[in-house]
Amino acid sequence: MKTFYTADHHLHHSGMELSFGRIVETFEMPERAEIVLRRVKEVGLGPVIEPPSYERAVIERIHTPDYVDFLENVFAEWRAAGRDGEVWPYSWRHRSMPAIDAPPSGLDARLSYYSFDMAGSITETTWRAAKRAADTALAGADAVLSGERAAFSLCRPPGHHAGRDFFGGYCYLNNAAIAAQRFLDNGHARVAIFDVDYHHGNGTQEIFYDRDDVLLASLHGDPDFEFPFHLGYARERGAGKGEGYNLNYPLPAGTPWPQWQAAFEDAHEKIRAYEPSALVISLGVDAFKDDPISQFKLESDHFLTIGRRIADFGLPTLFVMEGGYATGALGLNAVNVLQGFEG
Ligand code: SP5
Ligand code: ZN
Repeated sequence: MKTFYTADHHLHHSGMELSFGRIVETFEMPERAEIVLRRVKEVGLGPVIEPPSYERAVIERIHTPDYVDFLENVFAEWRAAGRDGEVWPYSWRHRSMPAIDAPPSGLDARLSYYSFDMAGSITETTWRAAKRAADTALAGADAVLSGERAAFSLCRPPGHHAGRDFFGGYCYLNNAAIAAQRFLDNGHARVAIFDVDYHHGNGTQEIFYDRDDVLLASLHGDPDFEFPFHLGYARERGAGKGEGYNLNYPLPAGTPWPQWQAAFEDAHEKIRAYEPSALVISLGVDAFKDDPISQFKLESDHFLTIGRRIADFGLPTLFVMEGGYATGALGLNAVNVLQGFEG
């Protein structure tokens, strides 16, 4: 299988994050992509290809132009305001405050409007890295569109927490959603996104919630206890013509393989019943037992089984890298899915 990768991911590195009241080095660090790439090469998965640069219009099939402008320009604005360091939002609209439907003009108010947390900052080159991650997803989609059975888009920063016009959860552009749209825009009528990252893909859900041309199935830590907290409940099943095309499998802290696998198999069956013609896997491997920010109990071998069962769909498949923070086993776990798929 071809891997799409660019060293441009180094252009994004939020130095720090707040974790349980402490400022620590961010878990979403550049080394993550290097670790996965090293394993791809070690097992000889296939060629590693630098993605081309795509037009912004392809990204705007998913994200609003005002949000894309914001991502591209906010760092310069931050500096022009005389501020040092990286761009960080710090306050959000509480449920007691009225919602607004247009971006405010003040810099901090706008930062709040376009985000939902402070998991990651915007540095001088974050936009370029996020754009290149989207390019990486698009190049993988195009490889599959031109006949490859599968491809691996080794995206960084990740994407599934980013919505139409917001960032959060280390994500800026929704790489998997952009790739799914690429399939739809090039002859596919129905695409399924199977999100196996430990966290709920709230951005992907927001993007496709009222649509029936994309089925989203997501297995994740129950939002009652786990980030992103406010979305990912089983009762969220889609809206309007999208009703029934959003499937959430919230699972408790400590979920071991048999319980995770049962949810996975239920989602597997529902994805098959949808009869998609292409599949996008939001490939986070943070359900791993030693993940430093997660609470499931999957072991490295289980990722082989996951890959094997994904192959059983018999569909053109794009794997898009999302989370996974156990640096010691990250390469093994991610590439196990791909090797399991290849059989
Ligand atoms: C793509 C993805 O996996 N995003 C995850 C974002 C999680 N952000 C919140 C992390 C909070 C970590 N604090 C707990 C640290 C435990 N030592
Ligand atoms: Zn995650």
